[in-house]
Amino acid sequence: MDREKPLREPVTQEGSSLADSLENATSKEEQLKAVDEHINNAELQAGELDESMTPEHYDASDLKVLEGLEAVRIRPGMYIGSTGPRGLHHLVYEIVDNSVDEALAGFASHIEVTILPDNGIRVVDDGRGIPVDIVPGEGISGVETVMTKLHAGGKFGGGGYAVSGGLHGVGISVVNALSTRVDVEVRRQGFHWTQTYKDQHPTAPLAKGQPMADGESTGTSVTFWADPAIFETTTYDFETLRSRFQQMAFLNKGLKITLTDLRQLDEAGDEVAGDGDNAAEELHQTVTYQYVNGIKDYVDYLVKSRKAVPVEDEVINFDAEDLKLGISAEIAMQWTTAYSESVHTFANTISTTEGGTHEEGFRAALTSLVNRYAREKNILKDKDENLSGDDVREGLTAVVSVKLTNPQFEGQTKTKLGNSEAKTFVQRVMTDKLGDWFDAHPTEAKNVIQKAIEASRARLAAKKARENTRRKSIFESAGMPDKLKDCQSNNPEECELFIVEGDSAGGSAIQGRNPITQAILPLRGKILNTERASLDRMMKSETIESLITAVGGGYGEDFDINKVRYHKVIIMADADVDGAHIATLNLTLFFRYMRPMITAGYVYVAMPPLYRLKWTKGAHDFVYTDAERDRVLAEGKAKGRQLPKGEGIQRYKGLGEMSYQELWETTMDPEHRILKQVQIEDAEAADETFSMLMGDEVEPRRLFIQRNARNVSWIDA
Ligand code: 0RA
Repeated sequence: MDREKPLREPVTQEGSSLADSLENATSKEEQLKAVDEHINNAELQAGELDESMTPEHYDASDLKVLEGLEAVRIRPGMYIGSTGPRGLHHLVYEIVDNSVDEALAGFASHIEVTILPDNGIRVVDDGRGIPVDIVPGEGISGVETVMTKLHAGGKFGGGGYAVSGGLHGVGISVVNALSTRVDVEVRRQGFHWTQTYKDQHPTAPLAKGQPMADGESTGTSVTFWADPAIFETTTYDFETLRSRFQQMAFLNKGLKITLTDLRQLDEAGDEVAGDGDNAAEELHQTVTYQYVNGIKDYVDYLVKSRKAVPVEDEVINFDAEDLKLGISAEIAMQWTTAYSESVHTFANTISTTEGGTHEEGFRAALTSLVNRYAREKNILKDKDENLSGDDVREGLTAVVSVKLTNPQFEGQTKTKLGNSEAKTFVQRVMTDKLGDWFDAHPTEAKNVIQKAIEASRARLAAKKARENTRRKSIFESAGMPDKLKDCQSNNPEECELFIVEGDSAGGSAIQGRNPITQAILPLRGKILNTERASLDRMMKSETIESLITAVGGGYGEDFDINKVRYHKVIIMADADVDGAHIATLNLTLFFRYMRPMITAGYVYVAMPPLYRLKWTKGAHDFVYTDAERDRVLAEGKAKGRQLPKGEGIQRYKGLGEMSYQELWETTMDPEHRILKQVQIEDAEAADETFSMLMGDEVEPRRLFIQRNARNVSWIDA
């Protein structure tokens, strides 16, 4: 939960020379090289020992398994990003990506994913099946090669580019490396073939079983159980998987994906890993996704779920492919009367939340095309200023999906596309095809441009209003808002800004803080709902202006992360429904207008404690969830500790109830506090959640907040 603590050290094997060379490797490239060399050495040794299917073969292959997969167990983060919930879910995507590649190659049409009652995961597809014959030069079956060799996928040749490819495209062997057990079943060449892996080792060679039934399709089934010694948790989140598979179905036109959850549910509807089988059938959730129009359906879905009103009925969409460059692009877009933009970009179906070259190409082409067209048609007059990118994209919902042979992922979270050819390609495709569309739809084009012109007017008016306030505040403390109690340090890296709900909590925070590095900005009540407000109205809100001024990087297109004054902005609100709403409103502001703050990992939510356990002897305990309260109580009682009768458990209703010492100790002190780092797990999910939370319907919002008040879903715990 606490992102400030280092990740738990992975399980390491003693005296491993690989571990040593990894320790000495300074860059990721060097680490990968060390792993590769190590594997090659191991293969050489194993090859000398044996190359036939004798019993000893299994010893030799065991050695190889240990050497190759051990590298993954030593540094899981290098292969799957983390050993937290994200990394855990990544295992599922790794398997599914293989099935998706099989679908993209034209062989599979349906992928079924099942969460088993004990948090095992089964992925079944109707593709060709993993090859079962002995692989020349390997001396083991195709199945075993895929299961035990890193990056084995390519060894089967066959050309064509695998384009789904997970975060690192590392393959099934990584899932085996990080699981206690894997069961593989292949339907191929007329038979069922099975093999089980326990702690990475095959229990026997691939076994040929029953013949396939008449009409039974070929395919692969992989079932795995993630290793609890590696992962912080092995409990899957249905919603995380569901939204990713829906997204994959949108991004792979025609592909059918089914997700079923066989775990028992408690009354609140939360997952409980159960081992009984008395879960009522209706509690099992199953969803199936298939979209014949791909990302065109995606845009339609995004617009509807935001309850936005389209400016024109038609979703504009087009695609193009350049086989020589090895790149394809699909673009779908629709303008709505909403104020915010919602542009989602993907590279090889991975959500590029940090943007990158494809997004740059899209934006550049869109802005210059609209300006050029508006001038050509004399809608924009000579004396008028050019429309800015923000103006042009106001209310735009768009999906840009590129697929390319050799994607370069960069940025803080490796979700920024770096390939320069993607920029020129998307720019060219947009200019050509959207230009054609404008020419063919002059009335619609005019409406779109008219809307951008209105946005531009509002922007210029807001700028003027802002300049007026600026001029006034130049004479006041370097232009900083009155409310801000700034910190003394000028080094943004160590500076923290607490955004605090209410004046009384703000007072305690000011008294309790470390004034060297901690600044406090108390905000009165709820900030304006930025989902619903136009940019100019938003900038007239004093609260929002003070927040943006305090952060210091500007907003919107002009936002500059290098000017930001704090590398931690901590939203501190009560641990209740109202507090969650306030936190969400603040997050909306960051999400819409200062998004790089989130992608850079600068935005946090403070977790104030829920209870204080006032033991009769010794230090009091602060606990942050009901479950933790029960656990700490049980542990304390087991040790013979006692609570005073009556008021032994103090429940905090709000930050205002705490003394400034308590607030410091529990929620602000870097040594003890719990912060949740806000991450854009998936820009679409966040966008949807914001829209749902800010939309007109009260009930879904109320339910969501109740369920997630202490577990906000776009925050990776
Ligand atoms: C290697 C080669 C071929 C298919 C696959 C792997 C494959 C892997 C997975 C993983 C899950 N489902 C899968 N389906 C296929 C090509 C086989 C051929 O050429 O027939």
